[in-house]
Amino acid sequence: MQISTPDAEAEIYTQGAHLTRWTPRGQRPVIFTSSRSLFVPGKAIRGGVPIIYPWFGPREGQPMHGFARTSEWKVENLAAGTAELSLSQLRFRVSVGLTLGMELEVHNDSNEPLTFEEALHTYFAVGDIHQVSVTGLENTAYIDKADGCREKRRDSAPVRIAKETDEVYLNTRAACVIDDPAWSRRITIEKTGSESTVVWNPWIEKSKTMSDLDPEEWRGMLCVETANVASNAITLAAGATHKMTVRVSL
Ligand code: TA6
Repeated sequence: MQISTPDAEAEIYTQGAHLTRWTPRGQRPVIFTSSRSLFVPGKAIRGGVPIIYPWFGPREGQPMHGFARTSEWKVENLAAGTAELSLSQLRFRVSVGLTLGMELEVHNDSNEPLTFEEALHTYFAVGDIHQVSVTGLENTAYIDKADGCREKRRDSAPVRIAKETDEVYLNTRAACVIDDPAWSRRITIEKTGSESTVVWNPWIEKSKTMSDLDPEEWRGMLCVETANVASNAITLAAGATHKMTVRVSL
């Protein structure tokens, strides 16, 4: 589905309620989607904003990152610049304009507590990953999945990418800013209802193992993911609802 407004245009697939494009008028695309992404049922689109639910990462005998991103969602509402899609007890709402608003709502319609992980696993387009820095995560604890899942704490310097980077920041509500000198722009990522932020770039070697990513595309993408994962997983009381929102702006 295309969403077009005077201020921006976007594209969403019903598979996974997967937003694959958001481009404010007169700007370069802000969301990255791989030129080699497969658009086939059951295979997650590479790039865009995969919806990760109800678990983050691998799970024995189950699809990586849960089932939400490879499920067919139902379009509940399409209006000027907005879309709402549903999957069982999930709702995903998008508002498209000079900023991009996304909201993932989980309703526990059972009579038992529900524990889950979630992420809006957003791929951002950048001009040159070597020049990029990310602020907002200074002095924050993280799990370094590219270094044996060691628990570390970032110092006061911004995040810079110079190798495979797979960092799960915990207990942080901070907004992040991607500074992209090559394209002379900053992407601000504000969030509510999220205690985790994940920063990922596959770099050279891992990219070669990904058939749905061009071997050179790692240079032009960076994931900054809005999440509740690991020790920040959510336990929702029976009948309760949880909302996680993201607001992306230039
Ligand atoms: O969020 C980072 C991560 O968990 C990485 O470890 C990498 O696996 C990435 O997600 C992409 O996962 P995918 O299943 O989409 O290939």
